[in-house]
Amino acid sequence: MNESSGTPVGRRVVLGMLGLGAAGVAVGPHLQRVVEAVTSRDPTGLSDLVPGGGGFRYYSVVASVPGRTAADYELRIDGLVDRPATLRLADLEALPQTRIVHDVQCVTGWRVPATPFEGVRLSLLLERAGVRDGAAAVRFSCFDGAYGESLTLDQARRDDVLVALRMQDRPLGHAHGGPVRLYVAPMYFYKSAKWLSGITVTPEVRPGYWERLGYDVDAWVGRSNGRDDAPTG
Ligand SMILES: Nc1nc2c(c(=O)[nH]1)N[C@H]1C(S)=C(S)[C@@H](COP(=O)(O)O)O[C@H]1N2
Ligand SMILES: [Mo]
Repeated sequence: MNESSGTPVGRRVVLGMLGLGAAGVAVGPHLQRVVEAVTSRDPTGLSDLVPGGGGFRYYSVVASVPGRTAADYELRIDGLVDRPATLRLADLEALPQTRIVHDVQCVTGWRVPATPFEGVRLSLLLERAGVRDGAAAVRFSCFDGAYGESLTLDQARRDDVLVALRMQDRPLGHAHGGPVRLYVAPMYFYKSAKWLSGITVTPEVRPGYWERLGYDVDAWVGRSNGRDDAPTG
């Protein structure tokens, strides 16, 4: 699916899609794909109201995001490392893949149970890059040009933190942050940066996009942001 081109969807079109969204859920995958194509670049925020595929909502803080494919995708790993690297999609695919099945929980309340994510453990990429003394955190950047996230080095080295290439047992589509997104299983979904383009090892945590607007930097599900959601499993 390629929603990279075209103008942002106007408010009226999105409102029209709200009805179609309900139909899409009832009618099945074809209409659902149409809804995905529109809501993934909705600049109005109204598509938050449309249930996405399998209970997901689609979020972007910018009006449109360029598409990247295996031909032009690159992930840059730099900062306080001995071996900075630029990885192509094929490089990531060639590394050992880990599959995690875990609930997804957004801080706005919606949850999608038992969602499979698959990709390369972030800990493996950090190990290959060689983290230097003085490093304490990891900063993530995105090719949407706006979003960013961060983890402490201890959090980043957890087994349940992936540089994900697949979600729901399919390659990550553009709407969900493909071809590569971060997946931080035990934390609210805003930590899982979509359209991942950079991993920078840093001396201190640099708060991410939503964190500068008030969200907690340590975003454990059920233990942050003043919420008491049941832990995800
Ligand atoms: N680049 C980028 N990543 C992002 C976001 C975003 O707006 N831009 N939103 C975050 C939030 S708040 C959530 S809930 C999830 C939504 O992921 P989805 O669109 O695949 O459902 O992505 C997270 N990662
Ligand atoms: Mo979210």
